[in-house]
Amino acid sequence: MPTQTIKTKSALPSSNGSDSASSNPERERVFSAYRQWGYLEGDLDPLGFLRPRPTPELEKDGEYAREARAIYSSTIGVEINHIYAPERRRWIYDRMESPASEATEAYEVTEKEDQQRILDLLIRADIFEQVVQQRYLGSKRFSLEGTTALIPLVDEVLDTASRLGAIELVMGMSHRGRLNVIAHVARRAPEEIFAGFEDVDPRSVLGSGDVKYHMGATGEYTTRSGGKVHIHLVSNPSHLEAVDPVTIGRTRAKQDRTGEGGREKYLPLLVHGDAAFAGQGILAETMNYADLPGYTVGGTIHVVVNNLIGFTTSYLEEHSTRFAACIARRQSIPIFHVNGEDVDAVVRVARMAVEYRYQFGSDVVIDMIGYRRHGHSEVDDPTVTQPLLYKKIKEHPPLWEIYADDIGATDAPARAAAIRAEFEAAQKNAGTIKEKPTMRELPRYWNNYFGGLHKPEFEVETGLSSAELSELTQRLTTYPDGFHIHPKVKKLLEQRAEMGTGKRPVDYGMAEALAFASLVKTGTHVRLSGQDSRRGTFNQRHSVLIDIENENEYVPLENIAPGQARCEIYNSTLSEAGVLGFEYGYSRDYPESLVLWEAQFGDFANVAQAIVDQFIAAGEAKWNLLSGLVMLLPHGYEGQGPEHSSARIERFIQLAAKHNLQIAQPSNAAQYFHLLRRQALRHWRKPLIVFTPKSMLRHPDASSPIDDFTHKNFLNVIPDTEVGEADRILICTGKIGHELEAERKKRKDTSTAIVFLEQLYPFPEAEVVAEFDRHGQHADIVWVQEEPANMGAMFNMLPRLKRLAGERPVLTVKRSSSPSPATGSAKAHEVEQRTLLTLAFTKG
Ligand SMILES: Cc1ncc(C[n+]2csc(CCOP(=O)(O)OP(=O)(O)O)c2C)c(N)n1
Ligand SMILES: [Mg+2]
Repeated sequence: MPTQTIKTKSALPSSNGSDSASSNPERERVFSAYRQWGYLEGDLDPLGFLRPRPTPELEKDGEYAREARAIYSSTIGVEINHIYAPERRRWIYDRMESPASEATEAYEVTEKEDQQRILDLLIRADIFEQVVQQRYLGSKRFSLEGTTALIPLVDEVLDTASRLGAIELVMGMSHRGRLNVIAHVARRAPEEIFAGFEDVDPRSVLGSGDVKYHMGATGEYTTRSGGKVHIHLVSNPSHLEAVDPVTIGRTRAKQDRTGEGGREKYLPLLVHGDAAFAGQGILAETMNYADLPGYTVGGTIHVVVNNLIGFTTSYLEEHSTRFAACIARRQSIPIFHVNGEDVDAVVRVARMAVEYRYQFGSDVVIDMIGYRRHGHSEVDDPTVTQPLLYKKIKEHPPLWEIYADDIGATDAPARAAAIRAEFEAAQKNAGTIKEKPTMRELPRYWNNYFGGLHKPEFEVETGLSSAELSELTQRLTTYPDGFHIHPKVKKLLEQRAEMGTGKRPVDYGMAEALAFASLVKTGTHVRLSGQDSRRGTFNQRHSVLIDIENENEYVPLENIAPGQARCEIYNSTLSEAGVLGFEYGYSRDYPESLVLWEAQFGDFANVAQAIVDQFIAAGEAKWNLLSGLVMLLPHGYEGQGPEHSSARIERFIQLAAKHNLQIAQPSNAAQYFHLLRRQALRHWRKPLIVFTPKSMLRHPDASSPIDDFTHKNFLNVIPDTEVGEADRILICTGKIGHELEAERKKRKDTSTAIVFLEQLYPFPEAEVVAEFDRHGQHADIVWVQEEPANMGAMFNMLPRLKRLAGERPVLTVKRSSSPSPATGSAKAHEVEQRTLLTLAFTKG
């Protein structure tokens, strides 16, 4: 948690504590109601559509009522009744009720310089949009006009955060105002931004790249007080709010790299639309882990750019609550509503929010209410759906004119003209920029890692010596004297001790522990999170030993060797999209680390499909951004019903192209060990999708002799060396291969080869060809899968196998097509599985 960097102001006479209540009970009674409900009668919507909600608790007459009203039913509305901690509520009341003299020094923007700076930002924000509109008519830009106070708001966030120790702002936002933010927060040269609108050679971006309002940007900001803050605007897909967990994961990784002081140095800021804030569940998932040790970033600043509309949908149709921001009320965090046309109030709120974050390590929400000057994008005509609203907006002056009037800046029109000339000159220059600017610099820690197509020279050896394996085993299977171990876990550790020393075959759980232990020992940080991952859904991991008398914890993986890297394994919240997005984000800023996300059952990963599609599969093609994230997806047909069988191999394999992913199904424990080590030790950074076993976790057929851990590498294909010249080659992945082997033994069949395809993508063509050749020119080739005909890898494999088979026929064995992945009946499952095995061995 952040250290307390700000001094809380001494209690003021008007604070809500019982001390002041006793000093003036009448005043306290009136104020108490306003502190709770004042925001309901606030003047929060510049256009006045969001009418004050008459609240009988709020007295209207008397000196105290007038005083309280000016504070709590003004252009700032604080919604904080739901905060449990009285000292936090009081902290806010104190600031809201500060006497003017103190407030001036701390919060009010009265200094002329500040006003000039704000005016300048407002003019720039507006004129920037207008120049884009004039010069690139018909292009989408998602104008910020109507909520341009966002720019001074962020200016103030940066100033305050910088004074409190921030060196970088990690910012996630969607379309609205993004180009404006790139210009005025990331401070990219306007030429670069305009160049994004100019035509580029289409051959340079065929089938890849992204639209300009999705691209990430980095830059340097000089704050009002002269501080420097690095800006990192995260690349973002159309899917609203999907960038939230990614931004938080990225922030956490940056903080973890820094170690002590990381929470102060890296501040996350998420900018949301009102419709998206209220409607998208992934935001709720992200906010839900804000205070959990595995995921906290010491508080995020959320800004709702609330234009009271989403595309054509009015705020009245967006949410059941009064404000879009009310969804945040389930957390014990403040929500500041503020009228986006009172810029001084916006700035004051921004400062309070950042100070609160640094004081309490908490999330904060700023709900800045304005309007949207144009249609959703500039090609939309909003008068079709909201004719009266847009009539009113048409007559409404831009914010900079209102602000200039308020502060008596008579030179504002002249300044606006000068700024317009500046942007127009930049626009003219933009045409001369030949290459599309990337607008971002990658951090140095990416220097040693590669993307693109796989090359053999990326490969590394992943085996360990027997001596190394037994040393790791010793550390993994022992615990401190006096630790009261659970008898079942004791037995498991005894078995693992035998596995590591060759007395018993090694199972998956031990194989994974050996992989993690070997990596942390040599300095590779490991981070794994997923539901119930510490124990393991299938009771297979036991990464944390729990003392049965006092629940003290001992983590063998954190006690492998002095100076080792950390091995962090977290039970996640019950979320897929939110947690997977976080871990993807983490992997983006920790390439040296092995970052893994585990699904409870592989099926549940489909709840996170947007993260898979938009970031994991397409991130490199769209944004040239790499990730080495591992997804562990339990998969296998075991009669447990439609939702506990399939991790949907077909969906991942369909996403595979240009070596964007690796997809593997290691069929034994040693293969899993080599695969994990390969992922960490190679410098080729590609997401790795692993279909992991369930019943096979401890099955003898899938266990491996310790000698297999000393092999050099992961095998993309496991050859069949038992059968010589085969007349039938069964090619398959995972569990079914072991069942086929058992069936072959039962049948005493000596002419059927069984080849395990361990890596589905990138397809190991040379290894597959070698297997075909080993077994002669005349064998039938049979793809065998457990999944129904409309699922599994079959569709992807058939054309490849046919191409490589030459004259040989290529056949398939699979379940019949089905809308549901698996039967709900264990008995029916048995019959189906038997049929698959029979068909696989039925020749001719
Ligand atoms: C998950 C998702 N659903 C739908 C859309 C289509 N869409 C793009 S913007 C938008 C409206 C967003 O409204 P709001 O969040 O209030 O932001 P604003 O555009 O008003 O700033 C919609 C529905 C989307 N991009 N993502
Ligand atoms: Mg909106």
